[in-house]
Amino acid sequence: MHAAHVINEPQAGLIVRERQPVNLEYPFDQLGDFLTPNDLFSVRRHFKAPEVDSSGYVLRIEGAVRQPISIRYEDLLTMPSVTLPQVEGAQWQRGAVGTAEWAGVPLSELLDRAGLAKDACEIVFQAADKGMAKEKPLPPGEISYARSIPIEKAKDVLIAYSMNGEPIPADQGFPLRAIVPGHYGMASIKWLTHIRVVRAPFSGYWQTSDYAWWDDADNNPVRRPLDLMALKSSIARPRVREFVPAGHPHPVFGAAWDGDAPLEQIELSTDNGWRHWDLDWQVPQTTGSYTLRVRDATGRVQPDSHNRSFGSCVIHHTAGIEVLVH
Ligand SMILES: Nc1nc2c(c(=O)[nH]1)N[C@H]1C(S)=C(S)[C@@H](COP(=O)(O)O)O[C@H]1N2
Ligand SMILES: [Mo]
Repeated sequence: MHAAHVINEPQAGLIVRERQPVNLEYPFDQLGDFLTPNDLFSVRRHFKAPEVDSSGYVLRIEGAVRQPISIRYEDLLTMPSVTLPQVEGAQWQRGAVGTAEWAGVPLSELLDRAGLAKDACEIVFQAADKGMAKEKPLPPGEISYARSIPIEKAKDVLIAYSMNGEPIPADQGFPLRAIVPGHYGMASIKWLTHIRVVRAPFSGYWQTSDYAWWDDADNNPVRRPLDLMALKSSIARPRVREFVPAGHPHPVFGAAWDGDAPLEQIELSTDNGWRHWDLDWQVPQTTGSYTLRVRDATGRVQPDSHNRSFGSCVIHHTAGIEVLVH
């Protein structure tokens, strides 16, 4: 039906962060509508995208369940579906982020069919892509992309087959992708083939070596998987080192989000905590360099510097945009 189309050349407009495998960043200064268009959506992967075809594609639900089941892609499309907007990913510079409208089958629907065992503890998602890992300690051979979530998070998860009203593009995980709202992008497994229910916490490569952080357990550093996104706001315009005319009002805008938005914000809209915002900045008469910073101030506040326990992830401090008033 929908044959997978694997992109070899980066699309125009996206910023190339790595060529092999292709990793592309959204140009954050293009921030416009609430939803990010599919052709401008960032592409993050660790291995070459798998060549997948939807005919014959099956999703397996197995492990600590009463009845392991296999569901064909075509049959999943006929199940009751839901749609949700979702924010994801924060890496590289400001553009490893986007929002899309995802539609698919709630994970809870599939787990109900298989029947969870009483001692089920986590859900492991496993994907079709494979390769050699890069961060130490290195596993001995090729591994696939796989990651777990606690059983309590399962109720929020969507097994998506559509992105902004179209089948999910090849780079974004065609034909099936887990969408884990509020978590960093690494949790939303693309090219999903297996959902495995396990009885003990899973400590696979993608939540120990990579995408993990150092927590403190009574003065002992312990490794924990990254999960919820930290509060963050980011300036889209003006751009870094953009010239802005002195003495005039100037529009400043961007977006802000959080993995676990407080209830009163959810009442205001259904956008899962992502906010577009703007300000008319009265640019001073004095020319020179100024640094603009934004932060969310609803109770909790973003830090001014990076917490090194998170390595190169969870970059949510108030990074400034330097502009030149002339
Ligand atoms: N199968 C698979 N799923 C994956 C990845 C991957 O390498 N393989 N990368 C993850 C990471 S680290 C991120 S940030 C998001 C990026 O999603 P995007 O490419 O749609 O922006 O996908 C996640 N899902
Ligand atoms: Mo990522």
